[in-house]
Amino acid sequence: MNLNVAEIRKDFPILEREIRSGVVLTYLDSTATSQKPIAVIDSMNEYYRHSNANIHRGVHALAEEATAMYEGAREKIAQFINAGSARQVIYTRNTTESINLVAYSWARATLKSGDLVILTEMEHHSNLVPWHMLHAERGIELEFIPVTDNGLLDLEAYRMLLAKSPKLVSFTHMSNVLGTVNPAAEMIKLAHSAGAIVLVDGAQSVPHLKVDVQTLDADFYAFSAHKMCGPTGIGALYGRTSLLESMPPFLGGGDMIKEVKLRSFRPNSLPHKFEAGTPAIAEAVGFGAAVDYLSKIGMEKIAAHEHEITEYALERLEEIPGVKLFGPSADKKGGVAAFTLEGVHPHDVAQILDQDGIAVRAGHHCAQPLHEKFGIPATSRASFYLYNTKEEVDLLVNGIYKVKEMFK
Ligand code: 7TS
Repeated sequence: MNLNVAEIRKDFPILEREIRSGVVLTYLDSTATSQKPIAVIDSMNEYYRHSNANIHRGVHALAEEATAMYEGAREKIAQFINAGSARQVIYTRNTTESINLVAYSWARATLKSGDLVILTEMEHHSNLVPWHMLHAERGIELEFIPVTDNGLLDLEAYRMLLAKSPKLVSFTHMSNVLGTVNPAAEMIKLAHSAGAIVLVDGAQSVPHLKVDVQTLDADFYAFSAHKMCGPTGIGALYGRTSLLESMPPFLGGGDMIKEVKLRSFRPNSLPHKFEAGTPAIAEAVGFGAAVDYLSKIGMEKIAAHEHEITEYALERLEEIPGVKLFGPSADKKGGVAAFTLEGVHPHDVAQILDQDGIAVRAGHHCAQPLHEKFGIPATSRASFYLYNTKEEVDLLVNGIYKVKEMFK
């Protein structure tokens, strides 16, 4: 059964928004952040109206209720990615903080000068800069799995790099520019045979694919709520229990301790060891509601719908003279279409589309090295989610023809 997109769109009030008089929003920027369904907005509203209190510290009714909601959401998120236990799901602010948690805690406790970390050329800056910082501070070495001309990782080159005995391999499960879905299970298996730990950037995969961290056998898996129908300000890091238990705390403060003396402390057990201070409680509730929302629809159905839209979009975009698409064919990628239009700057493309209420992104999309690899400073990028339709793809295509007219 296909998704009932017309019904789904009713769940997202913003999709009815007029960007200017008579111009309704065509939202094609879910890779940056997704829109939020009523169920998520209402869950947070209801939490503040009915249950707001600080967690883990009170015995009064509201404190217990808020704690149960916060921890209940963690259970839902754990189930959503098939984590063995909710203790393995650490709340963070976003994917960026999840990656930094691994870099500050695990990596700084483990890596020495000369130790090798393997990344890829298609990483978002959030999976590059923390390692640049560690290179500067510790002298760790960095190597990069090359991206081929058709936007795939060069797995032969990866095998060669693994012969150098890396300590960590970290890569994005799905590229936010090329859309490429990397063969994560295979890459993790190879890394493990080489004795490396694996961190997966799941910012773009968890929202769009069925992710099972146990089947993947990932050691760490990072993602953000705001890209999967949830609120901003909250994300998660999944980790293997033995690793999380052996890691030193990240931030120090309240809630992450068992006991504090004037000159010492004992860290709390998982997952609280990594959650210092009052967390984003309402956001956790919204995160849980987002997971409920996506689960109810079904990730397989969502992925199938996005595939259909992407296939159609690539086909239609390819027909436009002067449009150059980046990334592999639809069968190897998620719902992302990054392109250039000959003779027109990507920012001008986005700005002219915006006049018709069409929201696409232009720039390097926080993947500057990848754009450099392709010899371009920027692309325009349309991206698709469960609420997008083929009619919206048609509006995009018509919009691009309009841009061409204007720049003729
Ligand atoms: N990793 C990938 C693959 C991403 O696409 C993003 C955000 C991040 C990490 C960082 O996520 P955050 O929630 O911590 O910010 N990507 C984008 C994008 O493509 N346009 O805006 C944000």
